[in-house]
Amino acid sequence: MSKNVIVVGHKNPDNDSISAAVGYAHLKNVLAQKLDSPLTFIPACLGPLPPESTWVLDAYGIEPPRRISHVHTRVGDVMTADPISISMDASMLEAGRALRKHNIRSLVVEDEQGRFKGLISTRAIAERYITATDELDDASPESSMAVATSLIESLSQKVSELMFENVMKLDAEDVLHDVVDDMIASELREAVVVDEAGRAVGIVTRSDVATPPKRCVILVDHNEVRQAVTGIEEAEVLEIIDHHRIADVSTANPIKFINRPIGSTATLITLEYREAGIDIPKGIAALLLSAIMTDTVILKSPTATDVDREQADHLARIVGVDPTEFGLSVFRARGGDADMGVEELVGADAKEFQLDDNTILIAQHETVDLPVVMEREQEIREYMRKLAKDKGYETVVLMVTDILAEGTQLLAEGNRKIVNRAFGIECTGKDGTWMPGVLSRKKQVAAKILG
Ligand SMILES: [Mn+2]
Repeated sequence: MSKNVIVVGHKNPDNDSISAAVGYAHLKNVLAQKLDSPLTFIPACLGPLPPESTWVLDAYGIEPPRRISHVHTRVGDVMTADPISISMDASMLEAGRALRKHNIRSLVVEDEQGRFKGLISTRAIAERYITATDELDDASPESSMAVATSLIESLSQKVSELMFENVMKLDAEDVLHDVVDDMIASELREAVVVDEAGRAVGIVTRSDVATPPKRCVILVDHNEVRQAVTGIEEAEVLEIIDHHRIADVSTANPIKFINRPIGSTATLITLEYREAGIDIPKGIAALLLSAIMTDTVILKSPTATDVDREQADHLARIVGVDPTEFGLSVFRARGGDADMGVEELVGADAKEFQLDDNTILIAQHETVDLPVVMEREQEIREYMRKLAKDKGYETVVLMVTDILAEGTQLLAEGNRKIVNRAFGIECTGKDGTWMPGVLSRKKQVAAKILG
């Protein structure tokens, strides 16, 4: 039987989390097929796709990852699927034969449209038998004959007369631990899983829920519980591939855990393909390349390494594009500098920093079209002042980072002295200050202001 493994990135997914999940799931599926492994790897995501991911997926006809909300064990993970069914008009004799033939303890009873109506179980038959013996007043031949007659009659009784109708109904997507207590408390040992059309698609018994299997996951682009899929503590983590600090996901067994201080998880996935000697399909190569480009800001971020550059070149050859040109198209696909809401433009990537008793907000907006952003300066500054006032920030800094020109237009509202002192510049309330070579908030802006 095939078993699914979820390959998933962090919450609020960025393009790297999406691409790494899709790219790695593909590689794992190719390898599983080669090895005749029963595992199927399902790429998943924990939020809406970033526009640039949608753009690449569409352009190369790749199926987007499946959106999931948790990895708790579900009813569908433990049920016995495709239960044996019998029609309401069938006789108890037929029911008994079916139970014997399939060596099972219960049958689902359905109407003509195939909708679930009740359960016939060995227990129902036993109860009918015991009821018949109630008629046994004494051991006289007459009395015994009455019982025998009653039992013979029972064989031609309709299933619908004896079935249990008060059966607990579940949905395959129900979280198992939410329904366990009700199942244990219910009269029957079985619950029936029905689909939207009311058809029985599975049976769950009490023994199925006693030791439920864990969902299996592979984490990409994170190794922190806080950023991971809900229910992670209940799941089995099979692998982690990441390029962030080592955090707090822990496992019961030794696992494959790849972590390197490089520019993107997509780079690591590319290396995995090459190490396994598996060809990277063009679409997957484009997807991985797009993620290297967004995570490293077209290889210009200080986090970009030679490893990222080499792998980007390798992928670009497969796709048949120039890496920088391709990177720019990816950033343009993010788009919307002219009509993006100002809350998003300033707030989508904003981090708070503590300087003594003051909180400073440093926001960053990456663009391939600086003039378009700066046309909105007034509106942007107004919003920055509002943020400072509403949230009590001492200073609000916005880095409008021009990826092409490799520099940042720095805007500051609130107490500008802090910024001026840190950089030896003269920030005013107009135009901002062009800072060539400044791309990294953490290394080049926050460190200076806080240092
Ligand atoms: Mn990443």
